[in-house]
Amino acid sequence: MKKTALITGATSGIGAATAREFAKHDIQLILCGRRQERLDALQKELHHNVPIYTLNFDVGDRKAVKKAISSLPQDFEKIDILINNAGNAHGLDPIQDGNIDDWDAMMHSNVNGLLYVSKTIIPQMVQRNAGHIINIGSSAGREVYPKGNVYCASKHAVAALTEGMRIDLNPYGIKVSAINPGLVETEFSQVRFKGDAIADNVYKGFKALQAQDIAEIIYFAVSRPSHVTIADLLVFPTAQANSVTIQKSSS
Ligand code: NDP
Ligand code: 8X3
Repeated sequence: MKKTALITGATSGIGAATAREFAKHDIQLILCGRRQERLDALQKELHHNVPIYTLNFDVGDRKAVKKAISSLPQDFEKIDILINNAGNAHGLDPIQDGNIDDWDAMMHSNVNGLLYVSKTIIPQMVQRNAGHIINIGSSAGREVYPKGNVYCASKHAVAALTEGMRIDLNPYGIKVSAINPGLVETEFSQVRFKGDAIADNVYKGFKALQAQDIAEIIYFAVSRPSHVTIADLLVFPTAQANSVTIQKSSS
């Protein structure tokens, strides 16, 4: 029987690449995001490979999360793999100049969203004594960089929640993993800098990680034998040594 994965943030970047990777490996998909037209396009692209269901909701809206997930049809109700990927950075400002709406947006999606979606799905995993939760953290969850303050805090929270989940869900045989990328070339910087030209420079002068690189790592994690859990993985582009040390060409 096919496994079912629910992927948040499937409309773009890492989430969309993971959907494509899972479809190659016959994992049926529940694709989530706020942009329905993108969910429809991905469903159209992948539905020849595997059954697909789409859910349009904001992960940080707890009522919407519950309503969406409880609306799943029977064939998609049993969720084997949860990919908590939805999230973004908003702004890059010293704490004294930070925009409170940006702070709220990051905590809303990156922390509350991950909690609300997990809270809705964990009970069925506990009941079955099985399941795999993968939280997409970040190198920003390992170290704080200048002006990263609240985004880094949100990803440190993801790191703590991943550990907490792994401990609490240990008696039920549920796997909990954190995949922590460095710089990945997606729409992330467009969102962070609100479409400002500065976003175009973030991935210039070096080869950044691609969404597909992370998707392959996520598939590797979910395809390990039942006795193996990838607990916590940090991945950088080769040009990056930490959040602030990046070998860029001058051109
Ligand atoms: P993208 O901007 O390309 O994708 C972000 C995804 O998250 C979109 O599908 C968006 O969907 C979804 N999303 C954001 N907020 C919400 C929300 N409130 N409710 C529902 N969906 C939401 O960025 P990435 O693919 O790069 O980011 C994916 C994850 O990877 C994030 O958690 C990010 O923090 C993390 N990450 C990214 C890195 C990078 O350098 N790019 C490095 C390390 C970690 P929609 O707008 O349609 O709702
Ligand atoms: C994304 C990587 O360095 O922009 O989580 O915070 S970084």
